[in-house]
Amino acid sequence: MTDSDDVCVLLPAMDEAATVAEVVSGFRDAGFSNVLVTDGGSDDDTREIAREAGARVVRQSGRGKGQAVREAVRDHVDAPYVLLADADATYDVADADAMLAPLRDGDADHVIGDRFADMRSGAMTRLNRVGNRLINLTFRAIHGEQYRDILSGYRAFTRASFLRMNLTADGFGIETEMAVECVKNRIPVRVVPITYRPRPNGSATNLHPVRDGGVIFLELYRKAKTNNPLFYFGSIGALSTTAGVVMAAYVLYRWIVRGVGHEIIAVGAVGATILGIQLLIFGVLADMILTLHREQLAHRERVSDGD
Ligand SMILES: Nc1nc2c(ncn2[C@@H]2O[C@H](COP(=O)(O)OP(=O)(O)O)[C@@H](O)[C@H]2O)c(=O)[nH]1
Ligand SMILES: [Mg+2]
Repeated sequence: MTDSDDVCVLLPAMDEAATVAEVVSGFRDAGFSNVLVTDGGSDDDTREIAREAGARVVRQSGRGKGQAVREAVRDHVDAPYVLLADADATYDVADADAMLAPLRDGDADHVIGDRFADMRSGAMTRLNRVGNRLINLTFRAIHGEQYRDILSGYRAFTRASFLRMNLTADGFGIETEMAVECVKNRIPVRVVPITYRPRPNGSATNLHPVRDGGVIFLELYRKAKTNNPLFYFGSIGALSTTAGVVMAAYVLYRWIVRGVGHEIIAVGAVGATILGIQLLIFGVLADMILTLHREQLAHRERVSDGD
C-alpha cells in the first residue's frame, strides 16, 4: 500500500446516513487517514455517523454539491492531492490507487473515473445512461476532448490545478464545469476505468435527471462561447440561415407555381438569412481571435519556459 498522507479524500454528503459510515471506514481501512465530509445540512444523522467513522466533518455555507466541493477544497484541504467521491457507496475504494497513480507519476493533474468501464446492473437508469452518452458526445463535439464520462463523481486532482479553475456551478453542473475548465486551462487529464455500483437499498439520489440534465446542457453551451465560439454563434447562425432559406423557398414556390405573393414571409426570410449569415461571420471572426489568443498564450509559455 502506498503512503496516503498526501491525499485528502473528499466526500460531499447530503442525507447519506445509510452509507456514509461504510464509505468513510472503507477509505480509512485502505490507509487514507485524511477523510473530509462536507455536509449540505443533512436532516438525518450523516454528520454524527461520519464523525464516529473517523472523518473530519464540515458544513458547507451554501447549497449544492458544487458549492460544497469548491468551498471544501479552498478552505478545508491542505493536502496536495484530492480524491473526490460520493458518500453513497457507489464507488469502489479498490479503485483509489489507480485514480491517484497518474497524479503521483506526474502524468496528469486531473483524473476522471470512467463509470462506463464496469457498470454494474442497476447502477444507472436507462434514461441517465442515454443522457450521459449524449452529454459526453456534445462535450466532445464542442470541446474536442474525449473524456468518456465527464459527469463522473469519482475524480482525483491536484489541489493546485483545482484552484486554477474558474468554477461557479453550485449544483451538479460542477463535474461538467471541471471538464470544460481542464480543456480551457490545458490541465493534463487521464481517464481511468472504475467500477460503478447501484446505491444500496434505503439510500436515494439527490439528482433530478431532467432538471439537472438541462442545467448541464446549458452549462456546456454557455461555456462554448469562450472555448468554441464558432459553435456558439455558428449553431444559431446556421439555424437562422436555414429558417430564412426555407421561408424564401416557400415564397418563391408559391409565386412561381400559384402566382401568389407573401410579402410578410418574404421580409421574414430576408431578415432571418441576414441575421444568420452575420452570426456565422461573427463566429468565424471570434474563432480567429481565439486562435490568435491561443497562439499568443503558447508563445508566452515558450518564452517564460526559456527563462
Ligand atoms: N454537501 C452536499 N452534498 C451533496 C449535495 N447534493 C448531493 N450531495 C452529495 O453529492 C454526492 C453525489 O450526489 P448523488 O445524489 O449521489 O448524485 P448521483 O451520484 O449523480 O446520483 C452524494 O454523496 C450526495 O450526498 C449538497 O447539496 N450538498
Ligand atoms: Mg452518487
